Amino acid sequence: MIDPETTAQLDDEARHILRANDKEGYTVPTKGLYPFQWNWDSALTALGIATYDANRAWQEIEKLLSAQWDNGMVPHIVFWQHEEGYFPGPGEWQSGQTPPTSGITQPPVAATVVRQLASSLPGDHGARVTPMLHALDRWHQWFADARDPDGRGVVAIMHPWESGRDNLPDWDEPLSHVDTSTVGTFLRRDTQIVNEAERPQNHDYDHYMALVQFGRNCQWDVKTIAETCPFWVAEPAMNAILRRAERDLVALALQFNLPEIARRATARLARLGQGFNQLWSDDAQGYVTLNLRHDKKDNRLTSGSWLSLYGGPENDNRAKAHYSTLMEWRRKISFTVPSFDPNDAAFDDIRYWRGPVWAMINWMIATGLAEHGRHDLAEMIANDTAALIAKSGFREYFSPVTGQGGGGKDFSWTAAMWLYWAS
Ligand code: 9WN
Repeated sequence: MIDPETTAQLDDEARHILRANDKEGYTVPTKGLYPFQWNWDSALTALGIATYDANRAWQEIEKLLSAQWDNGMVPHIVFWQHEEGYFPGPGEWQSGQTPPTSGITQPPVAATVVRQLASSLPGDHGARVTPMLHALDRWHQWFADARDPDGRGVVAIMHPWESGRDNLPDWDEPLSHVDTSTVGTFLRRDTQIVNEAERPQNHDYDHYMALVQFGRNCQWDVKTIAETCPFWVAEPAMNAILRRAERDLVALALQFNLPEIARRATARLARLGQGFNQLWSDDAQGYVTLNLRHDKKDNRLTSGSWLSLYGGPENDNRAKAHYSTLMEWRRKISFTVPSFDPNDAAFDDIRYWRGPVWAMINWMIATGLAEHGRHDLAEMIANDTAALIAKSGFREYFSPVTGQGGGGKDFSWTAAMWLYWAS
């Protein structure tokens, strides 16, 4: 447990970080490394802002949704202002949008955040929330149409960045089918700002850029992408987050008297509920990544596997399997929840998504555990998260082995998760 004095200091520091990262209407994930608006960062950050400024929290979501494409997609980065320090910038993506954006999306946590805000903040939110629900409905419909055109009940990602978990070992095999011969040379900016050992490697970036080139060449046409993108993968985190978001959208639509939205979201939710089972692995006793293009499962567990509880509801036998594996991981390392199986040879405790702990993933996992009655495990994860922040500050992520912080400093979603949940 953290003592009250330290808690109060961390509260102040967290609010200070969120205010310092505020660009008037949106919040950057961290200065320097990520100088624009990122999709799921912004939504999750709104939860923290809401603890001291309700109006500003709503603005965060409004600003993000204002960059929605005509086809319904809400992009993963919005380049609201010119800034040289990030690669790849608007010139690489060539999305043709105003404001310029990337050409892909990110995990749709926004509906869940809107529901949390609407239920926790005082007042009648109808006028503010209704336009958001229309935008969220269009975005979720885009997932169904563009990322699951065959209606099999799982949505695909076309780029590792779309998952938000950039260099997860799960992508290694699917990326091996991506031709990088036309990528050419480029200058990475991230490794000028943070230690190379904490970032994806150059060969990962070659593949990331090959996929950006693919999307750019077909002008981000969703049909071409679904039919021919060499990277086309279904993974449990994206699918669980979308399931959760659809459930929350149904609840919001009923609350705010939007029956058509409730009907569409209910139908999409039923499809996702059935489809999720395709990601189950008997071998791993958990949900795993499925390479849809090559019909091949990766039988390794990741922190995304536990999100089935957040996407939920989960059946008893599978839930029990999750609890026992989670505790087995916990005995192996010092802080939950590592982003990748600490028993696997590919585990790397400090290299980004190949092992480190992320506060906002912890919040989602803990939420799912609590909703399944495992308040003890939820509390363990909250305590681990608080201990990591108290030890290493508001870093982008943390080593599950040593508790050392990695990546960017003064990170918005870590500060937000502290204020909203872990403190
Ligand atoms: C690419 C901003 C983003 C997060 C992602 C995280 C990282 C970007 C990058 O940073 O990705 O989108 O350049 O590494 O993996 O989850 O949204 O914090």
